[in-house]
Amino acid sequence: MVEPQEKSAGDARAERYNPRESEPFWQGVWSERESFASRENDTREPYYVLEMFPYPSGRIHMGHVRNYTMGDVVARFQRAKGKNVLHPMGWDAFGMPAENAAMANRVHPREWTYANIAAMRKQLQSMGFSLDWGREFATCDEDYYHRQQMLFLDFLENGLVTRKTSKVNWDPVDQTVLANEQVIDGRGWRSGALVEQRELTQWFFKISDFAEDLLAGLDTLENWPEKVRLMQRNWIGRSEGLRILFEIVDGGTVEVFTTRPDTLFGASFIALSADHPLAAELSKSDHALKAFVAECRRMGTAAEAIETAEKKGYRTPLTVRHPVIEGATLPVYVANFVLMEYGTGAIFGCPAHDQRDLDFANAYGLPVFPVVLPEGESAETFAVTTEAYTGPGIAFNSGFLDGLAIDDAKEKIASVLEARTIEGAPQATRQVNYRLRDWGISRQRYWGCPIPVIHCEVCGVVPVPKKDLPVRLPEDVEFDTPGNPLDRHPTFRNVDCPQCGAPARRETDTMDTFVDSSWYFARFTAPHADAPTIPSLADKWLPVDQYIGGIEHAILHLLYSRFFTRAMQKCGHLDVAEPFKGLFTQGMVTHETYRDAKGEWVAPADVRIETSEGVRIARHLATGTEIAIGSVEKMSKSKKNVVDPDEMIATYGADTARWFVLSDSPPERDVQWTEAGIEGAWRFVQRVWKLVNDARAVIELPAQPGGGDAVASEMLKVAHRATAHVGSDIAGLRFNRAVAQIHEFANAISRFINEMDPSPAEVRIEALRVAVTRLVQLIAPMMPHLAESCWRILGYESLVCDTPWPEADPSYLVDDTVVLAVQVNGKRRGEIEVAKDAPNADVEAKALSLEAVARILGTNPPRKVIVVPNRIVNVVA
Ligand code: ANZ
Ligand code: ZN
Repeated sequence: MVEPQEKSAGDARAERYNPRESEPFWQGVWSERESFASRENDTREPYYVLEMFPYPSGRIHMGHVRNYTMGDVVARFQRAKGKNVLHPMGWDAFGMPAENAAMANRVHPREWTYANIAAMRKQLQSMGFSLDWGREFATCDEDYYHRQQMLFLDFLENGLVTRKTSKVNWDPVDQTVLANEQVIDGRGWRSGALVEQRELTQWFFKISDFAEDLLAGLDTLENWPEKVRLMQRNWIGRSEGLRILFEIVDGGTVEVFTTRPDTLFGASFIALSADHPLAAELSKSDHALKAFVAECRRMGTAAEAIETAEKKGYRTPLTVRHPVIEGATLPVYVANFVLMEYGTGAIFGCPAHDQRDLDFANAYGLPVFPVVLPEGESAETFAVTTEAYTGPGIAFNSGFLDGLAIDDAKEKIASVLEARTIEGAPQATRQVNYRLRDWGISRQRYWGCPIPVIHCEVCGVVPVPKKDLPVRLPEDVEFDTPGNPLDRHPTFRNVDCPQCGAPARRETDTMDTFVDSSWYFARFTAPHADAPTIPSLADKWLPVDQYIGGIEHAILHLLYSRFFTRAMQKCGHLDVAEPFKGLFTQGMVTHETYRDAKGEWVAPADVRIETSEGVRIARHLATGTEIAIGSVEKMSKSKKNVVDPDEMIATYGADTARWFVLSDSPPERDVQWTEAGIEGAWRFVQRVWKLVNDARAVIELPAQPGGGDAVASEMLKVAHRATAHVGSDIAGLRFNRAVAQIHEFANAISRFINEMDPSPAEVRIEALRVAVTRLVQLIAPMMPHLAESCWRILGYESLVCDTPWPEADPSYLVDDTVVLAVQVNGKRRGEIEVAKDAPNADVEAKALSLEAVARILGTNPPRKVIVVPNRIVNVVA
């Protein structure tokens, strides 16, 4: 490991650059000058850059370093480009880990959270990010959740909130509702108790009212990764389908929802959800069915669990008539893969063309009738056995649908069934269906934003009057008994009804923490306002120009934020529909993994790597025993392959860490953290420092007068080109390419200095001054501390962070030479490269010297040569 210098950087011209001195110094200067505070009365064009705010777990990790460094480069660059930049930071601070810590360590969630915030704020500040700390808040600040409660009441008033009963996973030991991810093999993740399904009345945001709009809005988000838009599209899951009534042989009907009515002739069964009213009705007198229904409920509500679980069913005594096959009937099952929340909670199964249906049919000995014929197959031999055919094709074995393509068959069957009636109702109705469900926000938890309503036996649900807000979380709570401490808190829970004064019960559920992160970006535009936002300011800054964060938030967080923005628009808090104009999802930081002989993970800090004959060997730092080098994986505590940002900053400084996370791979890809990589970045920091110091020494030499000089203008050309390229690479978020450009630029300056003679001409000194000044400006968004120190070395008294981005002179960007086509008698014979605007005589001579031209002319001189400058040469033979 390279040991960074000891020498002080207080001495501005130290041999070695000392980040340990310089970084805190510049951070102090920026903070004192409030360099990164955004002001409202600023008339420059606003630019809002935001990184997904962190959960205050206690320490930042390399993922944060990468994410926030990218955002910071954008922020500093846009500032230099003359924008009024908003670049805030806060904390997504409610949630379970604080409560778990409270249970484990008897520390209050508030204390735990704010201590973590303090520690992480210090870490972030040591990275030198250009954040407007004056706007900082945590979502657990009373000031913030107060405004969130105001929003809730507004949503309630505007019909955007409802109460419904819904099924939840209930852990009977921990007395708590579990998220689907917290149910592992049917048991609670903490208690290990068998999870029950319970009906609870819960609060929902009516996100499904916006399904169509949320879908349509995706088309306007051109600066989002296509992958994320697709994920959102699939999550919203619009499908055009048909509801079809089937007549039950013994009377009554059952309605199914299908998106493939073209396969109706291939139906071989009907399946009901375990929660279907008909299943409930039948199970009253059928104990085996009752037991099966209970088993289905235990499986939980997670869609993934339902997808992967073995397909199971229960044959009811019912049969239905096939709607279009005279005399045919279908058996009715209750099946574990049919959800009550989707469609009608009942399906018809067509095993040949749906894999779930096929698995089910094979398990229960039901027939498989292929009805869609793939191209190139013959109707006589085409069969489906274990793999359903879901591709395109032509309807066959399908009566009046035969010969139609899928879409035409869908249309035909729909219009036929629509025209028929069963018990007075049309047999089929077309229906657009969305997979998107309303958003259940109730959590039976302490550490969240209290839902501001009161339940009164007389008046029903009564919103807490706005003047009584905030509904504060009580301090005096205990976590030694399972369950929600709010629920057993006497003065929190028992209140008088604000409407009639009778004794009533306060809502003790708190909001899903996704609510907190669904509008924080709007709050940053007016973090101290009494109302949730100041609409004029929200509209000034929003949408966020560039949002940066992890792909793990591609669906829920972004969708909820898009919903919230629309809901806030409806309630008059702002007037934009989309919160994030540009979205960038960065890759992860990875590292090699190491395991000792016992198979235990070993942290990189405890490993020494040796290379012997080109083979890398890992040894335990303390014991020297050999350790197996494993695969490269996302840094994670469980595999111990983490590198602590604090340690890196202490050893190499923030700029080196920043430079490294930007340099090695395209930002959307993973970057592998290696010792060699970080050392390379460290060497580059020192190189820049030396280069700038060397340059200053040259600039201070007595200059000799002198005129134009090709070497000097070549240096200027390189400098202007680097300016243009680095600028466009940063604007396009191609940070690794910007880094590569800067490396080349630095090399060119080094060469220029090395070739300088002891008493250089004035033009060369001037070229060097321009070049090295630009170099410092170009590195400034990425290595801001180093840049400020270098800026001083060059004698500037301002701060480089306040200095406008340099312009690239376009005349340096065009090529100096042009390629001209050479024609003889109108026929192209070759091309020549000449200096731009070269004299015609030179161009003519070069054209005639072309071998192909000389051959045609032979010994005769050309009759005429026409030179169209910078375009073409015509030789008339
Ligand atoms: C018959 C059929 C035949 C189906 C076939 C598919 C293929 P998407 O397109 O994702 O919206 N389905 C309907 N309601 C369901 C429920 N509550 N639980 C589980 N599955 C349900 O999915 C619609 C399809 O999913 C529907 O079309 C239905 O199966 C099933 F060759 O109907 B299909
Ligand atoms: Zn009342």
